[in-house]
Order: sequence, then C-alpha cells, then structure tokens
Amino acid sequence: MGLLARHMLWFFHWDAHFAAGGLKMRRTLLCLGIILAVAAPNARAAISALEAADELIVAFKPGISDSQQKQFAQAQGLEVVDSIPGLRVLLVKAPKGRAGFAQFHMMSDPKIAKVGANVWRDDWLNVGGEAVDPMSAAQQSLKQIPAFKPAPLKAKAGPEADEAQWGVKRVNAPAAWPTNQGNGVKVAIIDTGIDPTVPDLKNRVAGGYNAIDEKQPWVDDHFHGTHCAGIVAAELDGKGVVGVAPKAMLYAVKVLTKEGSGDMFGIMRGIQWAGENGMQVANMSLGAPQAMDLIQYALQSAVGQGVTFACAAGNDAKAVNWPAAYPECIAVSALCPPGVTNAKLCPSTAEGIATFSSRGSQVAFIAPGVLIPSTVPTSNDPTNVHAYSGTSMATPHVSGLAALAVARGAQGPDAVRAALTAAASPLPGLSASEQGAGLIDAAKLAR
Ligand SMILES: [Ca+2]
Repeated sequence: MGLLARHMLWFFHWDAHFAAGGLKMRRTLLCLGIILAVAAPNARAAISALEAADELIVAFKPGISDSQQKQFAQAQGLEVVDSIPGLRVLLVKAPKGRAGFAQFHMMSDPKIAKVGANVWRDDWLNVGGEAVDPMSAAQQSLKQIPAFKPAPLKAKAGPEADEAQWGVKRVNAPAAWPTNQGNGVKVAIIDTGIDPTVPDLKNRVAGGYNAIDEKQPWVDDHFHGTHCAGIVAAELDGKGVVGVAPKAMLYAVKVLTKEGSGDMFGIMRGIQWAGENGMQVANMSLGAPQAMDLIQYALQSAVGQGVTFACAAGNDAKAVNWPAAYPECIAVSALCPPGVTNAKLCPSTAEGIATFSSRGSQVAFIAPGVLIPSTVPTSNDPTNVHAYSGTSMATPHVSGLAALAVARGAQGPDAVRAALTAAASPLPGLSASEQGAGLIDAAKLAR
C-alpha cells in the first residue's frame, strides 16, 4: 500500500432516543473512509480520487526558507497547491502517477523532515430512521437514575440543577464554579466548526478559523463541533445546558466539512492555527485507527507553543486510535452513566466503560461519554439540545477540566496534565487501560 495506505478516520457517536416504552438507541456511525471525494463542498474536495492520491504534504527542516521550499518543489516537478508557513509545510501536487516516485525521492533528501500523502477521506453516514423524541423525556430519564447522586450545588442552586447534565455533574464541575469557571481560557474546538447562533454559545464563541478553505466561514454546518463546544463551555444562565468550564472562550477551528470529511493537510493547518493563536486547550474529537505521523508532526509544534490537546480514544472498542495514541494527546475513554443499562452501550448497572470505547495503555482519563445532552444547531434539533454518545463527547469534558486547570494556574501541557492527574481517582472495577488515572474531580481544580 505505502503511499496509498488507506487510513480510516472515525468520527462516531450514537443518537439517543427515549421512546415511550423505554430506552432505544439509534446508532449513528460517521466514518471517514476510503478515498472517495464525491460531491464534496470545496474545490479541493471536488478533485477526483486519483488526483487526491497525487497530493503530497512536504515538511521541511528548520532553516529552509519559504522561497527555498518552493524552489525545491518546483525542481522536483511538483506544483505547489498550498502551504502552512509556520510549520514549513507545503501541499504539492505530483504529475499523474508520479506521487510515489516523488515521495520516495524526497524522503532521503536532507532538506525534508517528513513527507506523506494528503489523504482525503469522505465519511459515510449510517442513520436509523426513527423520529426524535423530545429532549425533556431524555432529561427525565436521566434524573431518574437511582444510583447517581449529583454533587451539591454551591452557587445559584435552582436553575443550574436542571442545566447541569449528568456528565458535568459526574466530573463535579458545579463544585468548582463558585471559584473557577475557566474564566477567559482559550479553547479551540478542532472539528466541524461551531454554530455561534445557539443561545448557550453565542457569548462564548470568541472567533474561529476555517482550515479547509481560509476564505470560507468557520460556522458549523454539521453538528458535531457545536455539540463538543457546549460540553466544554455552554453558558451558565439557567437555560439549556451548561459546560464544564462555562466562562472559557471557544474558538471554532473547522477542519471537517458538513459531511464530516477532511484531509490531512487541513487538520494539520487547524492544529498549527491553534498553536499560533494562543489557544491554551484544544479539543480533538476525531481520529483514525492508523498512525498519522504528519498530524503528530503538527501536534508537536502546537504543544511546543503551549496547547494542551484532549483527544478522543476512539469508538471501535479496540486499541486507542490516533492521534489520541500519540504522547502529545491526552487520550480520553468513555464512561457510562451510573445505573443505566443498555445491551449495546452499557450492559451493566455497575459504573463502567462504554462498550464502544477504545482502550489501551495510552488512555489518560475516563470521562462521561454516553447519553450526553449538549448544544446543537437548530437544523439538528429545534430545541438546540440533543444527546449523543461517543468518546467524542467524553473528550470535551476533559477539555473543560483542562480549562479549569489553566484558570487555576497550570501553565503548559505538562503542568495541565499533572494538575488533571492529581485531581483524578481510579473508579473501582476498571483497569488502567480502560480509565488511565481515572475520573477527574473538578472540585480539586477549584481555586
Ligand atoms: Ca445554559
């Protein structure tokens, strides 16, 4: 396979339904699969699969100037399509059928740090056909969980009790809020964008960037990024939902299209943007079950610039996916709600890891990831709140907790990871590969 190695990016959740007779699950699988760039919304996406395979990402070593990079590419017969100057990365196109040769030739060149295919992946979407029940029914079911006693609210009890969802309560975020709400911490959501018109997000979204096409808006035209954003920092206002760090500032870094598709170059450019623009935390609820060295290359740069990355472990119930498996990421597995049983997702009443959650030695923490209500665009749910399940939903809990750690004074990814580890405790009955250091208690991140 070599150059044409087929990676699979996942991006994966379940849509929760509470039918009159009981809990029903609709499984929604979004998987960015084999290269098939069909009906995609931008120019690069519109190119054919064969042409996509001819795109290469070339990372140059330090000291090679922009003009030297371009001269080098042209000398190889490569057309420069785009660039990430801060990373010394060019996106180039090889003549048809010549990409493999060009890659092989450049790999041994002393000017080159890394070179690889710019793999574009389309998703495929497998959605069940049931109508969505009102969210109030879901809320009601969650309130009836017998084994779960939420932490007492120390401030503004009342509206918050309904606003704080089970995941936010399970990490004890309300106990931190009287002294720490993540005030002003910059959190990038590297995803499908964020819908800033959602009431719970409109004062929380401070900006954004479209890494797929810099001239296009970063507004979410899917829902996944908006859902992750709400788990981090939805407004504490007595309405809708509330995030773990409700005074953090959100930045939408759009690297995936309205279909949930994306290419390696766009994801790298989004990561680099986070580093160059002072993001303190970045949420990456996306990944693939194969290593992606070029994405790690971008992560290393951004981590060096002070960004803490929380990354979803994956939803294939197997080994931890990438980039979560890289040491630059804090990998997060998905926790079931206590007392809720579901044959597919959470077969035991004992609090445990979700069946779908990937696991392994790289898992740093476990966080709530089943039946997580959060913000969505009106097009997804007219109430602007909907429940989904996945390590995609677990990860933003940890991003929010990381924002609390930053607000409390942790500076840089190592300090943030240490603060989160100190605030975590293992859950009984779960192995280290399932939960890492365990569940983080936000009360220990209070100021
Ligand atoms: Ca709210």
